Amino acid sequence: MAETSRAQARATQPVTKDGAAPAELRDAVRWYAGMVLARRFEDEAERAFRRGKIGGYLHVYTGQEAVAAGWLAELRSDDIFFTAYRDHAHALLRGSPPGAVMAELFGKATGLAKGKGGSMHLFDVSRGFYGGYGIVGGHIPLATGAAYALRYSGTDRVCLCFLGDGAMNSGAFHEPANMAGLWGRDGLCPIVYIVENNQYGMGTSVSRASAVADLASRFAAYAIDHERADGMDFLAVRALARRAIERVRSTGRPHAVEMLTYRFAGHGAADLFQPYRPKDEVSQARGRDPILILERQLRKAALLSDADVARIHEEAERAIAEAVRFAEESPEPPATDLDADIHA
Ligand SMILES: Cc1ncc(C[n+]2csc(CCOP(=O)(O)OP(=O)(O)O)c2C)c(N)n1
Ligand SMILES: [Mg+2]
Repeated sequence: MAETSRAQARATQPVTKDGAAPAELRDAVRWYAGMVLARRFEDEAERAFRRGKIGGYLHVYTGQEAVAAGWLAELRSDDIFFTAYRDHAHALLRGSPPGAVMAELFGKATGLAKGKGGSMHLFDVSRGFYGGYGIVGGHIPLATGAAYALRYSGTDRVCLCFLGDGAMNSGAFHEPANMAGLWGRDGLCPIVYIVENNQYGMGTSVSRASAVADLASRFAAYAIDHERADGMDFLAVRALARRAIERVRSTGRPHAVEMLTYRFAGHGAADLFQPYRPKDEVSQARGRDPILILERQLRKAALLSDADVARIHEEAERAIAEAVRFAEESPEPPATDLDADIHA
């Protein structure tokens, strides 16, 4: 613990050779630990799925951790965010307890959504996390309306909307994007659309699904400022996120970012053989593992030692083992709760 606080104290100083600003390094060790925890969570969730502990379906976030971590590191505690079904890491990185997240996957009453949502429908409103959606693109209109509501009610809070490359091909993307462009003229739509371009929508590559390769450029059609950037480098993502969030907060205008990332695992738990992509493409992408990139940067900045790395991995191991135990031992939701929380 003392070592962590020393590392965090050092993290306030601008020390990297490649000139990363101090703000990106501030508590970066904590975000590194968060990414390790999220990765470990996904490994264990896959194991639990194979053990028959998780019903429904399961999509892991392995490989994309720097995107959620970089953006959530800059999100104010009273801001809100939405994402799709690949949502475990988003919840964990926002601070939802690993036990409650795992229990939700197990369908238990102690789960983040009382065991009624499962893997794809995590929800933690107390932390500004408005879900977790299984219908591709279905959350984009909700996030856009929520952003409007935040500004309409006179606050300076902002909304992040994480979405997949595949979701951009749905009508549910284009209609709210147009509304956001319009509302943005009056400074009434403080949202950042964060396209997590992991190169695939299920087994279909972006090049086979999108008429244009530059997904960010599509936002031009709706007068939304846009950019594309590397989504594997936490410090770079965080720097970009800070600028974008500040701008959206001060102007009330929407902004869009295409984050170039990669899905290391198959689409979901049933996608075992992945015949649609060559094996060496995956191993090449794993060469830019976001956790290892950040680890190298932190070591270079003397913010992380071998002992720190070992301790962080051990802590993650313990936290996940505890989360599984909690999920296993938790009760099922009672049948009498079937109608609770349902709004007609
Ligand atoms: C409306 C709708 N159509 C189709 C599906 C089936 N489906 C589930 S995931 C997926 C691909 C989405 O890809 P992307 O948005 O890139 O997200 P990623 O899985 O890469 O995170 C599809 C077509 C769905 N869930 N909802
Ligand atoms: Mg995708």
